[in-house]
Amino acid sequence: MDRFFPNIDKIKYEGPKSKNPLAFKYYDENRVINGKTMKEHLRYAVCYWHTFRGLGHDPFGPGTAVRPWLSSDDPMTQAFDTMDAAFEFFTKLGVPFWCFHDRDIAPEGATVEESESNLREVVSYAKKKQDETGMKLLWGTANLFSHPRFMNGGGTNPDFDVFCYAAAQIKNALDATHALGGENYVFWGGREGYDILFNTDMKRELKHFADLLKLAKAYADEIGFKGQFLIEPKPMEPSTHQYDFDTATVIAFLKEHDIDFVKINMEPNHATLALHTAAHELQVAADAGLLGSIDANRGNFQNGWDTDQFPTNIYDAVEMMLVVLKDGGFETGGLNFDAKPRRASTDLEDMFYGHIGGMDTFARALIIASEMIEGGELSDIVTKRYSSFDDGKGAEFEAGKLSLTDLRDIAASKAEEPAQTSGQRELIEIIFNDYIL
Ligand code: XUL
Ligand code: CO
Repeated sequence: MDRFFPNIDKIKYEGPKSKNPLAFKYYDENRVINGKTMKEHLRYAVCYWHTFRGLGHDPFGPGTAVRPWLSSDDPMTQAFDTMDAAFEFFTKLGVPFWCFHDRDIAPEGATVEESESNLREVVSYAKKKQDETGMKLLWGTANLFSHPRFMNGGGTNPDFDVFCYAAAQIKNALDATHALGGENYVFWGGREGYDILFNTDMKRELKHFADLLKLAKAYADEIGFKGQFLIEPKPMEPSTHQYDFDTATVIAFLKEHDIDFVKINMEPNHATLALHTAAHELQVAADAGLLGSIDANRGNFQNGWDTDQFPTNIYDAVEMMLVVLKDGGFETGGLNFDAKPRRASTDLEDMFYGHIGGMDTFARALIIASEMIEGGELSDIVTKRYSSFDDGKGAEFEAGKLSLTDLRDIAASKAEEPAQTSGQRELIEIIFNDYIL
């Protein structure tokens, strides 16, 4: 397993004092935190698309990176070489999971049948590699946004024939995910949205998408796929009005269409494009019992687009891990690095630096967040803040025992304005900083 990264050995944990950039300073996979190892808590995954198929193209120019596994002119040879490179990378990095789109791992053929047989061939190769290495699949998905036929969407396309092509890809991607023991299946609505309302029947498109999800679930049950379905919200890019704008929008869609089998895959850069924080999006999902998984990355406030940078901001990661830990941790989900090296970061080592930096950031965040929960200062502030609802009339209201008139009478009975209660943001920020390692 030294074919593509001969200069890189297995990345080891060397502790916070190490100066070796090809070592972990905080991610010690066997270290136990609150009864679970770091590996079990964080469930890291590498994504196939950016890491092995992305070459750094942006809206202003083509890719810059030259990758040895893409040197063949034959697309199937490329697919097998890429799979070899991927498993060498996964094992050297020491992540337990990976994620893919159907078209990342196998080329589209001239017909539906040819695409299916390409995918089946590559999947059986991937299965062999998984068995050899012990790697597991966090999730699979179908790419319903790159091919020109999906220019008006996949599951929300106004043309029934294109809709059927989308369905075919979902069916095959579900088969592939099932064959590889995937723990989840993701729907990211790349082009599910609209450009201009005057040519769009939004209600009909959304009904089609809901029905497609239900058919996908029926098919998953039919083949015995037990993985969790996830929707990944994103407010913009590439379509102007994305239907899965943010977590709250997705939850409303799921409720409207009586769909109870889908959870949320939250991506920080999508959250910030929707003008939320990642922690906010996670909390909305957690409060609805729908926190599924995370596509770990970060955006860039200056750019204002989906830059998919590696997550290195400790504060943001701590906020996220606080929500995840309080929610009981990941079940089927994990932290998938949906992130890519910058266009000018063209060395093979840069792929490792990006992932090592992201893994250490979340490992550090896990340690800090669990210490914060243990310390209890922040949760004490919240408990105290709502204590007027804990007993007396406040508790009666929460128990549904008071009418609007009763509430009015309580207000009218007060001789003075309610005493001011500080929100204590500045104090909270000091407490938060005190825990940062
Ligand atoms: C795009 C994005 C996708 C999904 C999977 O912004 O995040 O790569 O994660 O389709
Ligand atoms: Co993503």
